[in-house]
Amino acid sequence: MNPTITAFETSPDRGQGLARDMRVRWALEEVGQPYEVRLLSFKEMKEPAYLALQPFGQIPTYREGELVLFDSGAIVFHIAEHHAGLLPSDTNARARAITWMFTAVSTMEPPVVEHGMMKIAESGEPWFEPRMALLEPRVHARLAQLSAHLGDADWLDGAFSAADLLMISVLQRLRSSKLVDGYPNLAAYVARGEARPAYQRAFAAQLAVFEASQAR
Ligand code: GTB
Repeated sequence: MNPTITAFETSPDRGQGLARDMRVRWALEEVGQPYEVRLLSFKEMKEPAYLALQPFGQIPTYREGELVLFDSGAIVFHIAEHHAGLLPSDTNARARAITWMFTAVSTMEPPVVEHGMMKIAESGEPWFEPRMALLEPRVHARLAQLSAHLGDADWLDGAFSAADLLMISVLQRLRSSKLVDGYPNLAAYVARGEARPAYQRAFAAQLAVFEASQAR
């Protein structure tokens, strides 16, 4: 039986591929694993039946038989562990790729998300400008460090892996602020990820969900 993931019935990003089901869809497409999608309203996400699967009432979840997982990084890791193509087979290279997966969600993602949430939720507030003056340099510091590591390599550590998939998903959250554009190697890195056929299929699938929601 194919795994089932959950996603927004109507994504607040209007199909830009920024919601976190996108990274799970991308991973499943990379490994050639077909999947089903259960779409949820915001109300359904906060009901007890769903909270039993995802204690924070968020998308995505991943169900495969008896196994239910939540948190997109863990789901991508599970997919990468159980299919060929997203983690190297060499033990040390695999450990390094897993390190970069954690780095994507624990070192890069928090300042990026904080910066993005500030712009979405607090742009009219009196503290917006001084707070952004703190947050933006933090994001730039991480981007500069990541850019220095990547150099002129195509991917973070050798071949494309789940680490690149997560890292690119995080960098995409900066699209509207254009902060990545100041780092040409990172901008090219994101474009390389987005050009992958698996990414394109995943993007089209989530966009189709949003478009269907607008046609109803
Ligand atoms: N750590 C969890 C994971 O990685 O799976 C975080 C999951 C999460 O934040 N899910 C969000 C959610 O369900 C959707 S993706 N939010 C509803 C809630 O908390 O009530 C985050 C997201 C939302 C919107 C945009 N956007 O509009 O651009 C981008 C990303």
